[in-house]
Amino acid sequence: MKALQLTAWQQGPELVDVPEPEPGPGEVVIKVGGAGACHSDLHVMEWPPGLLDWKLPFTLGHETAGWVHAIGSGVDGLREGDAVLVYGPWGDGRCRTCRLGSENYCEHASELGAAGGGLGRDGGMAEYMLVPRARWLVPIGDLDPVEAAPLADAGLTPYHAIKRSLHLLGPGSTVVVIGVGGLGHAAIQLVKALSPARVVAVDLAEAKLDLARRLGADLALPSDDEAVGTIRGYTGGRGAEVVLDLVGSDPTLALGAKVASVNGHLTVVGLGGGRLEFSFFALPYECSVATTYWGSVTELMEVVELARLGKLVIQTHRFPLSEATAAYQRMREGSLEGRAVIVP
Ligand code: FEH
Ligand code: ZN
Repeated sequence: MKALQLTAWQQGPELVDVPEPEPGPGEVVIKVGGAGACHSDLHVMEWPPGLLDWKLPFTLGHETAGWVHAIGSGVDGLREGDAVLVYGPWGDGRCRTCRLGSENYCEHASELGAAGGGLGRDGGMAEYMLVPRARWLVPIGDLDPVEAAPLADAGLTPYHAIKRSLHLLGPGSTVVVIGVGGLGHAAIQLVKALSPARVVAVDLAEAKLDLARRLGADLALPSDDEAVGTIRGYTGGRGAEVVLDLVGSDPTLALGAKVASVNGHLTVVGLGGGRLEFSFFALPYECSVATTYWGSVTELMEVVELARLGKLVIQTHRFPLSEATAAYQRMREGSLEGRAVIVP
């Protein structure tokens, strides 16, 4: 079968021929319906050799959904043809955080040699994907796997970031969403589905601001010199209780620090590599800054429920496997609205 693999660090991926996987004990092979192309793949491709102990090559694609194709011995509760979504961050399954369902924060992550399928192990940009543990599969019922695939990261990651701050989001509160890409366009819908907070979306591209308005943002602003003043005015001078920075560059972190409120949360999800200078007066009093990474498997089940209710709809653009590199190029240029899904 064909697979889009990362074969060398700091190079683009290659479409190669690999054998079809067969499930061993405890494993499941899925027929891939779709695999989302994520901005973090672009960062992974740019990382220098030796930064991570992941072995090359591996198949890209850490947002994958499809149908159960073959089931290894010892796996129960699944039937061939079941539609499933693959939970992305693969932990050891034994430590305390993994047993709480938060394999994204596995206590032994640094010893595992990979972060998940498409992140050091073979992912979903191929006709079939081997899932080494059945616990990483979440049933999606009658959702279309192509539409559902991005829920695994573009849905789950902002969902977790919002849920950890939900106690701040009462009536009259505001969430600033910086970056209306794959995660950002989901974040707008998720804030609206989970809370009465108002959403201010910020992006450089007018087309993405239009998308933000269509998805329910109360205000959509270009990321320019006026953004801070406008957001401060919109919030009566108070600032936003929650800022979700889905970019993570120097300017977006600086913007986030200027528009967050006293007691607020500035949550950095984007891998933009920016720095935020810290001093006593850098942030409003008692404003916390945190990074987040994916979410738990039970949160992914909740995200699937929201999608089944029609409260979270990922805007998808389908690309065949042979055009996956074009999809990444469009993402690099910033000319994609929503999520590219590779359909093998
Ligand atoms: C993937 C790999 C490394 C860092 C972050 C990610 C994200 O896509 C998870 O949200
Ligand atoms: Zn991702």
